[in-house]
Amino acid sequence: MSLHHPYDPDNIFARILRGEIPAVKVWEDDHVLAFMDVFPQSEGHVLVISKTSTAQSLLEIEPDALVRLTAAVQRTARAVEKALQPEGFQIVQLNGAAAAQTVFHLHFHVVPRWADRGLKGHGHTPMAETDALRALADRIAAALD
Ligand code: DGP
Repeated sequence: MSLHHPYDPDNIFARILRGEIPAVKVWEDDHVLAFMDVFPQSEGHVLVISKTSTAQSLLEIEPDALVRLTAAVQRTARAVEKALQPEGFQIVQLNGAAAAQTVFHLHFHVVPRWADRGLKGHGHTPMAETDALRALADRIAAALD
């Protein structure tokens, strides 16, 4: 599959945005949504998406939406750092199936890292318990500036 194909309005994140399937939300405004990754690679793994753009990859997103989205990634990362105090964090953004993108609605991963904790492999993690994700989301939300 190439990088260029029609946006699927029934992709998982589009369905989350429409409220058709549940998600553990951290914060949102009219433009962006930050929510817990249900297959977390580390404790506190958050996804950040645009509500207004149907870009599938970084190539397609409108500049204004990208500015809002990257600002939201920084706001989320700051809250993750304050709440969970990781020793580092990764911002990951995959483009195309060949790069291991699995959901074709552009998203940024905020993945906290600790030197003594390994990272679970992308696509090889068990589904997290909703209650545990909610507790983490509440801690991160409480640390938002
Ligand atoms: P990527 O491979 O970069 O497209 O990442 C997609 C991420 O989405 C992956 O880390 C797992 C996560 N994910 C997949 N399905 C769901 C879901 O239904 N809910 C949530 N919250 N995350 C999902």
